[in-house]
Amino acid sequence: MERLTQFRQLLSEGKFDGFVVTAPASRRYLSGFTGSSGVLVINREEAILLTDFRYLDQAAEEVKDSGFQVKEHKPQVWETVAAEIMRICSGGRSRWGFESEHLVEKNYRALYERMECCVLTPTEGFVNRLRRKKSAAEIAAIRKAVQITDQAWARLLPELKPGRTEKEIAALFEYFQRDLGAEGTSFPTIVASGPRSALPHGVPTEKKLEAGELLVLDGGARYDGYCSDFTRTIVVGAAPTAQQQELYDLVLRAQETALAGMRAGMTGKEVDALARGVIAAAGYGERFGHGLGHSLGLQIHEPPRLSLTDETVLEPGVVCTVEPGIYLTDWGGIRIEDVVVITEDGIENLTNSPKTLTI
Ligand SMILES: [Mn+2]
Repeated sequence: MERLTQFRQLLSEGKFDGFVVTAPASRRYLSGFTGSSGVLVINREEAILLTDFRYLDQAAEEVKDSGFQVKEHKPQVWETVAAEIMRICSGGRSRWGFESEHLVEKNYRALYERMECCVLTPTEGFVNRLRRKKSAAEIAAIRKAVQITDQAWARLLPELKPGRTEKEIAALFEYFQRDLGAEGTSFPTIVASGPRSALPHGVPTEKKLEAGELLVLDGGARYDGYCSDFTRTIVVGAAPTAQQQELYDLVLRAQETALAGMRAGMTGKEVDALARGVIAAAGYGERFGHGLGHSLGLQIHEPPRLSLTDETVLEPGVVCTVEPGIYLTDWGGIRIEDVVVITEDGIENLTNSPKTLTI
């Protein structure tokens, strides 16, 4: 109920009479409903979750503390959504918001054509204004997801041997996370070895690990709906070369600089610059071609981001990744990623796995 009250406050501030929520994570955040399909129709007086027959019992149970009532929609969902909006507005002119980053054109059109007197106004990141600041319960769920990933990594280390394929490593990591209590992965695991590690999002292949190669693993768990995100880079079955060690130390120094300097009140752009400055000063700025990090929660990537362009001021309660990297085509890549919470007086780093190139 508290989230619905806060959301209605946002509606007032945005001069909206009502709002249609379609993004699954926003739907879950506001109503508690975890099913895969449904639309929220919210105004000052009413809050309705429209879903289909499969979910009616589950939805009734899940939304009971959230202030929403559950209704079944017809096979043509937008017909029901529009009819509910018309009923709520009783023919009066009103202004309704929707999530423009989620509602696809086909569905927008289906709704728009039936809206008659109501105006549909696009918004971006609207529900995220609430979602970006995590509650203690949300931070606890993310902490648990991060712990699962840390423990899965510790179990995986003895398996990172020459001869294993990238796909086998990804499968083991995902199995270990599940075995430790994860609901699933927060995204498909990235395992990239040798020159392939220069692909920041390398999909695991049948390639076998070879001694002396770099291996980048980027993965995460989902716990109680919340995500973790984690990257470590190691050298497989051999001592690192001087160049591997030098670039690893540079990426680590960039990450440590950001972790030590970031705090509430800074923008995402300013935090990104802390790490980017270290990498650029060493001459590798062009090889760090992605942002320093992103928020996460019910989704693996949420705003605000730590990037060259995000000017959102970070508040206590924002949970984000810090993941600098350097990628050299045909040589390989290095990335190190932790998940941190912005606190009143700095950060808390939730990730505890060691950061060493040699295992
Ligand atoms: Mn990440």
